[in-house]
Amino acid sequence: MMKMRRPLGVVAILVIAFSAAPLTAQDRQVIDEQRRKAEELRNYIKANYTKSEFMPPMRDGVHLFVAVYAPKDSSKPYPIWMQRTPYTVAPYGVDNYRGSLGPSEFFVREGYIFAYCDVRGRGKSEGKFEHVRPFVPNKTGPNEVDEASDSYDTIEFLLKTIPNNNGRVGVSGTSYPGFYATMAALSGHPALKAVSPQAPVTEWFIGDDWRHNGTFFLAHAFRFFSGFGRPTPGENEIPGPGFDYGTPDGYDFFLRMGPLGNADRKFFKGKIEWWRDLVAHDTYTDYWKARDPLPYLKNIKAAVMTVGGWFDAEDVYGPQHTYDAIRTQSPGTVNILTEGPWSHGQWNYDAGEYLGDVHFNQKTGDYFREHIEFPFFQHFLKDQGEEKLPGAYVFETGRNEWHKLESWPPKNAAKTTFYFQSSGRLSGKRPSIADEESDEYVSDPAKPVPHISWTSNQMTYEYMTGDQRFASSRTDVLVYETEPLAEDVTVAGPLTATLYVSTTGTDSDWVVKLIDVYPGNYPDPEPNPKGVRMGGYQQLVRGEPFRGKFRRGFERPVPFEPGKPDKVEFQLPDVFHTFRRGHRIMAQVESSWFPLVDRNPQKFMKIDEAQPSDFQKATQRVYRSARMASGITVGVIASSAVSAGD
Ligand code: PG9
Repeated sequence: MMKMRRPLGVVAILVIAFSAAPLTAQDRQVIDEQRRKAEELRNYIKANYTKSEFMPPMRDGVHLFVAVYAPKDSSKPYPIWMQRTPYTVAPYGVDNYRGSLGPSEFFVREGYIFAYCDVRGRGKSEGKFEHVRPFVPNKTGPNEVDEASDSYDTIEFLLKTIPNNNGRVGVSGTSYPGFYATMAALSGHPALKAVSPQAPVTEWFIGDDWRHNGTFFLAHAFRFFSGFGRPTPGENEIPGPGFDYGTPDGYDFFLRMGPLGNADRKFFKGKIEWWRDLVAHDTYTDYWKARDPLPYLKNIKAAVMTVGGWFDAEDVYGPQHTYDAIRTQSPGTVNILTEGPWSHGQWNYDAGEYLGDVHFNQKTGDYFREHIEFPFFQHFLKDQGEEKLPGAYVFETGRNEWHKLESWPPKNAAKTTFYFQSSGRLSGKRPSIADEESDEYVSDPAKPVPHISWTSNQMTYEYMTGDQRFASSRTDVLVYETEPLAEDVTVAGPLTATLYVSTTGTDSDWVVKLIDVYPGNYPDPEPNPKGVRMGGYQQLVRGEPFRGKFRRGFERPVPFEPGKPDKVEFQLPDVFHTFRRGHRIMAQVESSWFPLVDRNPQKFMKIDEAQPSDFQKATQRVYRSARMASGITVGVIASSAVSAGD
C-alpha cells in the first residue's frame, strides 16, 4: 500500500487558529504545512479529474442534483463512490472544484469516480425535504419514494451516464450522510457492492443526537437548530447564521432560559418546524418509529462496514445498533464493525491521537483511513487486498490496542455485575444486607449537576472522556468505587444499569456513569499546555441518562409513586476499555446532567409545557440490598484472554 501523507489535520488548524493563546512559530509551521498540502491536493484534483453536473429524474419525476468528478485517465474503468447529503454539495458549477474527494486522499490518488448528491429538497435538488425520511417497505408504485429509492435511481443513472465506470458502486457518509448510506444499503441495487454508514443517525428517541432514553439533548439540539433548521424564504432550508448566545457559559445561558418551552418562545419563535416536532414528540410514537431503519435491515446484498467512535457525543448509538441489526437480521451479509477511540467523525479528518485529556499513543485516525477504510472499498470495488476481512476492528481503550475480532461483542466476555455497596464501595459481590439499605441525595432543578467542569455554551465532544472529579464532590451525586485493582480488568460490550430507586417526585431522570479512576501518581502529559493534573483523574468511559417515566417502556410513560421503591433498568452504549492495574472502577449516579440534558421538573407532565413553578426538588434514594441490588452489568474479559491486536 503506497504510504500516503497524513491527511489534513483540520482539527489541528482549527484548534491552533482559534485558540486563545498566541500562535507560536511551530503553530505557524503546522498551519503553513497543512495549507500547502491542501493546495497541493486541490491542484491534483483539478489536474486529474473532470467535474460535471446532472439533474437525473427519480422514478416520480423529481430531479435531484448530482456533481460527478471523474478521472481524466480513461485507460481503465473506475468504480463509483457516492455520497448523499442534506448539507449541500457546494461548490456548484463545473469549474468550481471541491478541495477533497471521497473518504480520504487514498481514494483520490488511487482513482475513483466520485458522485456527490443533494438529497431531495436540499441544495439544488427539487422536491420536498423530509428530515430522516421514513423508509417505505414494499413500494407499490413510482410515487412511493424514499431515500432508498432515490439512491437506487441515482445509481442507475450514474451507471448509464458516466463513461468508463466498472459497474460497481460504493457509498459512505458520516452522521446525517451516514443515515443516507444506510438507506442506500436498503436500496438493494445490484451494483452496490460496499456501503459504510459512519456514525449513522439511526434512532433518535433512544440514543442518537436529540433524545437519549427519552431525555432531550438540549445544548446539542439548540446549537444545531439555531443554524440548520432556519428556513430561508424562497429556498430550501439552508444553514443559517450561527446563534449569538451572548455568553460562553451554557450552564448559565440555559438555566436563565428557564423551562424547555422557552427556547421556542424566546428564541426560535415558531420558525423551526423540526425543533417543534422534536420537542413536542416526547414519547416514543410512530413519529420516531417510522424513522428507525433498524427493523428493515434484512437481506442486505452489499458488504457493510459500519464505523463509530466509542466517544461519539452525537451518534454513539447508531453504528453499534446498525451493526447489531445486520448481524441478527441479515446473517448472509458481509457485516463489519469498526469502533475507534473517536469523537463524532474524528476518524475522517484527524490523526486520532487523543480526545480531550485522554491520549491513545498512536495515530488511530491515520490507521483507520489507510488500513481499514481504504482496503474495505478496494476489496469490494476493485477486487484488491486481503481475502478474509475481520468481523470487527475495535480499539481497546485503556490498554490502547487495536483488535481484529470475528464479531462484536467478543464471545469470551463474561457478564459481570458491579454492585453498589455501603460506604460508597463498588464490588462484584452482591449485597447480603437484608434490610432496604439505600443512599440518598436531594435533586434540585435550580442547581442541576453540570455535564462539564469547564465553560462552554456547546455540548462539547470532550465531555465523553471528561474528568468527573467536579461531580464526585457534589452532594447530589452518588459515588461508588472499587479498591485499586490488583490486575487489569477489561470490559467489553453493552452496559446495563439496574437501579432500585425511589423519589419524592412523580418523575425523575437517572444518569449513570462508568469512570476510570487513575492512580495518584499517574503522570501529567508532556507538554501540558492546559496544566491538567492526571493523578486521580476520573475519566468518563461511558455515561447515559434515562427519563424515569419510561421505565415501563418508551411508548407508555408512567409516574413514580412518591417514596415507593421502583426499578429502573436501561442499556448504555457499548465500551471496550481496560481499567489498568492500580486504577479504580467508579460508578456515579445523579438526576441531572446540564445543559447536555434538559431539566426534568421531577413532576410527571409534558416537560415542554412545564412552567417555572412546576420544577420541584426531590429526594432520591438508590437501594443496595440483597433484594434491591443496584449496580452495573457488563461483559468482562479475563486479562489473559484479551489477545493483542493484529
Ligand atoms: N449528528 C448530526 C445530525 C444528524 C442528523 C440531523 C442533524 C444533525 C450530524 O453531524 O449530521
